[in-house]
Amino acid sequence: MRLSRYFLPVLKETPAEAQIVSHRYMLRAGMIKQASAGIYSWLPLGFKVLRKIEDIIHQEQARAGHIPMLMPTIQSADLWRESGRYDAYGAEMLRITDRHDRDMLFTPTAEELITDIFRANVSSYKDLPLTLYQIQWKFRDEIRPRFGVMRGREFYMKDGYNFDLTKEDALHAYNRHLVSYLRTYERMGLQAIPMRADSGPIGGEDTHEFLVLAETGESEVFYDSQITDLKFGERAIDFDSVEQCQAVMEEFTSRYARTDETHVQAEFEAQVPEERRRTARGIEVGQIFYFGTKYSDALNATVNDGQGKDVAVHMGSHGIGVSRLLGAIIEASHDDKGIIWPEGVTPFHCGIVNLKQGDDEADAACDALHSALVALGLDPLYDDRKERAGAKFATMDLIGLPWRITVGPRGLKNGVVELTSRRTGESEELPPEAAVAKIAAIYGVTAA
Ligand code: 5CA
Repeated sequence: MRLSRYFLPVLKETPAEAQIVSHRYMLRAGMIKQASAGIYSWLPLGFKVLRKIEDIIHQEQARAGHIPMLMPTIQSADLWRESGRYDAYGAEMLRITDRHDRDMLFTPTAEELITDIFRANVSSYKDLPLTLYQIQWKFRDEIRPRFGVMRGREFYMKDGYNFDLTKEDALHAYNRHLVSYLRTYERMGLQAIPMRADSGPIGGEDTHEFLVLAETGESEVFYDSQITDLKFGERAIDFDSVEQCQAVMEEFTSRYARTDETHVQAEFEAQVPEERRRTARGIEVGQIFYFGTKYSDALNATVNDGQGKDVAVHMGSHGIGVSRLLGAIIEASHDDKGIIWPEGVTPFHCGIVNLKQGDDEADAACDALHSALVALGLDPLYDDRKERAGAKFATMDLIGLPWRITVGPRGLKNGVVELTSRRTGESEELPPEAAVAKIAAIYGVTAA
């Protein structure tokens, strides 16, 4: 993509309403624009990152055997009356009346709707286990939307729902999600720590939240410092294996880690030696629940158990804050010049900066680099504007592409361009083909 033809409305001034760094950078880098309180338009750069995050989630859900689908954002109130949550949900639910005076609502979550789909179509234990999920917009009329996409009113969420015959099977689904989420967040360059949490309006017995440590986080968290040494990494997991999922789950959840809602100081002190006790703040980027037959009882979602009995299915739900993740990633990865995208979610794989736009040789070298990268299936952003070098560097630093190739007449005389890491600031000079090969290797594509 040539920057001269792209839509990247970068702001010079820091918007006064933005209190935290991720919100400031998302506005300044032209990723989002507020439409009304807690509701945002996703401009091209922000939309690109949102899609990258979505892609990772879909890939990891597929690996775990979960099935994607899509449900509407507007639902009838009837199902929510049936479950008893229409009144219980309170002022956070946006209630709408249609022209026939029917009560509708904008979905804050979808346990009812998915359970209705299930009960209409599944009646035998033979169709279980089943996990369906979607990535869809949600609305919660938060009393204090703030920090940009971090606490929006409209926000993008992955929500998944498992249906199982027995409690043990449903607990396996719970563990499977926990394990799958570990890898999902790591691929986004995040360490998200599973912490025992409170189930709130979703309800249920078992629940973990995933928290990314950050000073600007809304939750206070208490944990054993050993937890931050754990890495899921590249291990191969058989998601059907109860033992394998259980083992990983225990590795990542046996040490003390709680949000303020479930924290008990006496237990913390009894379980964790003083030098390993940490108190910090965290951003909740996901939550998983096991709630048994709460919704299947209420909505009468039963299956034949194979022994002549109809039994309510055991369920859980699992959420990832997709739009919030952009904020969380930026909070975890930035410096005073701007964002530093992890390679897994970067909107463009690298930037190309032409130091002397209009110089035949520099223009030709940039065009060649751009074409070579595109031919490899990579997505570079070429700053081909007639701007000062300083302004071009400032834009690249702000939007945070992890790699930058700088091309100028002086280097080209010696047959080299400069490759710079956004994270370390380190540069090396190398021939253009070698720069392309290096970027290709970083992103795991093979040079032809
Ligand atoms: N039905 C369950 C699981 S699908 C559910 O709704 N869980 S939740 O309430 O925990 O939401 C899932 C995730 O959505 C949260 O962990 C959080 O990361 C994100 N989220 C929740 N509220 C907001 C909000 N107002 N703005 C941005 N993200 C949010």
